[in-house]
Amino acid sequence: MQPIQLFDPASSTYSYVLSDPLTREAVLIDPVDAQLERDLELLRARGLHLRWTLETHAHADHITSAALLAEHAGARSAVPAGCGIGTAAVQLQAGDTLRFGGETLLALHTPGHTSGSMSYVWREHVFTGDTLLINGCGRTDFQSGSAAALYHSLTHILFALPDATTVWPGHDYQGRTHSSIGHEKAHNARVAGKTLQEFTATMDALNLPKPQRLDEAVPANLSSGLQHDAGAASGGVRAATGYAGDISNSLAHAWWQAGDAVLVDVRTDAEREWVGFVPGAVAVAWKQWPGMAMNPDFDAALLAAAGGKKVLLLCRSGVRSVAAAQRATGLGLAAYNILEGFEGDPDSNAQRGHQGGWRLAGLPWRQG
Ligand SMILES: N[C@@H](CCC(=O)N[C@@H](CS)C(=O)NCC(=O)O)C(=O)O
Ligand SMILES: [Fe+2]
Repeated sequence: MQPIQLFDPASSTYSYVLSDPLTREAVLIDPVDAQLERDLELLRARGLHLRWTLETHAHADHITSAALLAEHAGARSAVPAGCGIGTAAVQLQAGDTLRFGGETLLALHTPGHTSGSMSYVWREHVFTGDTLLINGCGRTDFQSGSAAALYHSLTHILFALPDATTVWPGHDYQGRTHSSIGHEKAHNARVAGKTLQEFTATMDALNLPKPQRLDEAVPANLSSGLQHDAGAASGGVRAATGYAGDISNSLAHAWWQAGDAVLVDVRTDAEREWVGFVPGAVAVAWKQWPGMAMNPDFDAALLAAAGGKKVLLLCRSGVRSVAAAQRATGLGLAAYNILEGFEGDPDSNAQRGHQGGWRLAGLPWRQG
């Protein structure tokens, strides 16, 4: 069974779709934000259910679409634990496996290009990210790179795989698509037959120009591609003071559905009955009066509802949910305010160019 190889010309990045033919569950390795539409169309056309996005490392040259795919396709993101990508649903350790349908993928820790970099083995294929490239390897001159670590990853971890294993790299700048472990072990110009000293000397002498998008890409990739200043119109999380962030209703829905967060409706019973409610959301009312910030009933109910997960707070228009998010933060929770609430706020909608609240966004709700 072959992976589907996809190419982003601007960054010469390869992304890969792997799927289980029976359940049609799929994984997308190293997705690129600019290719979101193409990738969603491919999934739709092939009837694939995207279970996971998977990163080989925090990229320096392009931005991942992991957060966008969580929102648009309901995928959960899995990342190497050593990459500092705190927004991911799953932090993979060496030897961990990821399941999709009846298929299993194995995570190998292959540091060197970055200290957290991983390669992934699926059947007779290995997805090497920027650890092993065709007749090359990832650079080691920034992002916690280490030539000595890369030498070990190449010679002791990847070259220990069977020679017939197909190598699928994270980039190729010359149009080549894949190789094999046996071929790279024998012919890779940087590492084949080289000592550690020779390899390190080669890497030290590369003198590559820095990637054009380095300063923008790394911070964005550390939060799954969310641009913290891009606002919620793009479906992201906007940084806020006093709580974890402002979040669009569509992204909130995706996180909730993925099981990464609980949805808490802080409106009153009367509002839910009159206007409508979200089935499955937990009701913990936040009343706009001064004593609320120290109300033990609210605190206890919210902590019980959260169960240690992130909390996504929904009110009518996005005002009470800010106050509730600040209180939740004081209780030690990761709390997000869902912008525009259940009904939306006409003023802020006009200001921000938004569509309206949860009810108008096509997300699930019912009449009270
Ligand atoms: N020119 C590219 C950057 C190319 C680059 O540095 N690629 C990294 C991977 S993120 C690398 O390790 N390249 C190894 C090589 O070119 O030998 C850009 O500006 O984005
Ligand atoms: Fe890279």
